[in-house]
Amino acid sequence: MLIRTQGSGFQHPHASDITPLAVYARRRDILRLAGAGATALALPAGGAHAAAAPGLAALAAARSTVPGAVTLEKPTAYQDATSYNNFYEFGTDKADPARRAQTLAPRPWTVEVDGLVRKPRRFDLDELLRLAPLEERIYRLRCVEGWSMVIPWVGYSLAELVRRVEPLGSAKYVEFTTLADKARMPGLSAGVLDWPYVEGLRLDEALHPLTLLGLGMYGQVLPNQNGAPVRLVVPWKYGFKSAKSIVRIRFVEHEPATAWAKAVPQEYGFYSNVNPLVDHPRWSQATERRIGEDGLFAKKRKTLPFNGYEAQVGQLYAGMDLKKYF
Ligand SMILES: Nc1nc2c(c(=O)[nH]1)N[C@H]1C(S)=C(S)[C@@H](COP(=O)(O)O)O[C@H]1N2
Ligand SMILES: [Mo]
Repeated sequence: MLIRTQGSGFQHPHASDITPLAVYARRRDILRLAGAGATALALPAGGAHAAAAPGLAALAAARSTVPGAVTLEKPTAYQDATSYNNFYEFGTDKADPARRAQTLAPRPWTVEVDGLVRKPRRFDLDELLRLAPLEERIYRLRCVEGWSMVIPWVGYSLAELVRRVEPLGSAKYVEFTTLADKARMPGLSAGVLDWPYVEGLRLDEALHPLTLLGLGMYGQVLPNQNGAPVRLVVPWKYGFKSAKSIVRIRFVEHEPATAWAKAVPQEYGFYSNVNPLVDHPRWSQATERRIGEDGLFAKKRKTLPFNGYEAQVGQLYAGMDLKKYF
């Protein structure tokens, strides 16, 4: 995304500031050999998610039967999915969240669900974990910066939670607010965004079965850097719509002012559906690089409309001008 520099507008770390992935992978191997020694090399080789982290609680989940919820593409290595992150509350470098998010403290945790609903309620984490059967969903995640991953998430449709609070007829949008606690999040003191990080969906988008309330990944609870203990995952939208570490879900009448759209309205729209035909003002969105395919000769992949989920979600936008509503 982009960084505000003292009074001088915006700057994006996308092109040249990001450590090239090849260098990144090499550095990681060196660190692994130097530091962890035999332990890291002795990770189990079998099992569904062999390289998940020791110490994180397992979350049993059945494969989702929601149409489109399980891509057959190869999941990104756990190590990559947990060390190359955007979570600006912990810093803007891709390696910052993995290094600094240990202070997040994802338990105890509550999510306030309120606004235009008949039954406003505060859910604690254990209630959320028991609210509906946990499913495993393997989604592509496409960042607006031009890279993508394939992640096996654990959670259930956000619709499960929505129907329990009974939205009123006047509720047209859902606003997601994430934790903003200076004591736990060193990135908040940098004025990158107007904290807290806020995201939003139209109510019908929030109710679409593919919209996931994420509680885990790779068969375990979420690592802090991936948005513990509860996050959104909206697979047909750019990654920044998938808000991490949510503390409040509010039903509202009007389109919420989201953090990125507030910061740079001409670059980050409310809808942010993955769209290879609508370039970001400063770069093309036609292709992407899959994290892990980082060799010198790795081919870029073509970005698909709605990130490949058009068959499932295209109808939500029938008749809309997607260049205007980017
Ligand atoms: N609270 C919060 N949520 C966030 C972000 C953030 O900076 N803060 N970054 C977003 C962006 S830009 C992306 S690409 C995804 C990355 O999710 P991952 O690190 O689990 O792959 O999280 C999104 N959710
Ligand atoms: Mo992103």
